[in-house]
Amino acid sequence: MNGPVIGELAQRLDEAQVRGKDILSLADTHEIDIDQAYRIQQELVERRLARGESLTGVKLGFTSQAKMAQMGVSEVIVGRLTSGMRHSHDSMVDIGQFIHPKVEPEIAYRLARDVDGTVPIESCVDAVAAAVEIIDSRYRDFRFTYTDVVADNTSAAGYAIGPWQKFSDVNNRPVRLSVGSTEVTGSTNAILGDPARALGALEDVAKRRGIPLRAGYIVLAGAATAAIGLTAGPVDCQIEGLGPVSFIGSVS
Ligand code: 0L1
Ligand code: MG
Repeated sequence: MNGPVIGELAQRLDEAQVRGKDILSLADTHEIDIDQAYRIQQELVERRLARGESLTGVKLGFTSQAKMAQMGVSEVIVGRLTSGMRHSHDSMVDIGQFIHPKVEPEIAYRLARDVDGTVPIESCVDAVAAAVEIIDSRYRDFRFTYTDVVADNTSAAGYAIGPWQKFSDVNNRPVRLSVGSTEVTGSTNAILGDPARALGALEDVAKRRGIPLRAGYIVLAGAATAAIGLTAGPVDCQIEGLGPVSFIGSVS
């Protein structure tokens, strides 16, 4: 697959996000390998940066054994977070901008220094927080292949972070996420058995895929429960000893 085709597919995904209109799987018409999928993702994110957004972090997907098995893969996927996706705790989030958004309760880590392989990634982290990630696949009905979802920046669409706390062990913490009257519960150990493992998994994939990990970045470690639909009204996430983090879904 040559450069112009990579650009054309990134453009297709970008237009889907900007217009809030879904598209069909790229795999229906193109054979895409995983390296090409990360190149499409890179070009897709560059379009956001060209519109004035800045990089704020990275996120992991496929961090549960069940999801990896479902997709037939054995490595996590990594996407990029930008300033345009950031929402403050307790803010209003216009859900009309999305196609079919869902939310997930997550652990967020904050990098205090660049990850360059000279020290363990854990020593680059200074803080941890509860987070809600908004995912919004640009593909119709959330139907995608492994390479499709990597190209689509791992469905990244938004996030809100609760109060930061000093970096510590947050494994085996009960988690609760509600959207209006719909509630899911789980545990932080659903994230790779321990969310701290997400850091090593991230470092490995980021190194192989040429994704820089910079001081100040937020790392969304992965979902602690299945995602639930985002509808208008209050969204609230509680993780024992962390959080809370909330926002209101609004329709303009
Ligand atoms: O952040 C996530 O867990 C989502 C990864 C992409 C897969 C999906 O959209 O369900
Ligand atoms: Mg997620």
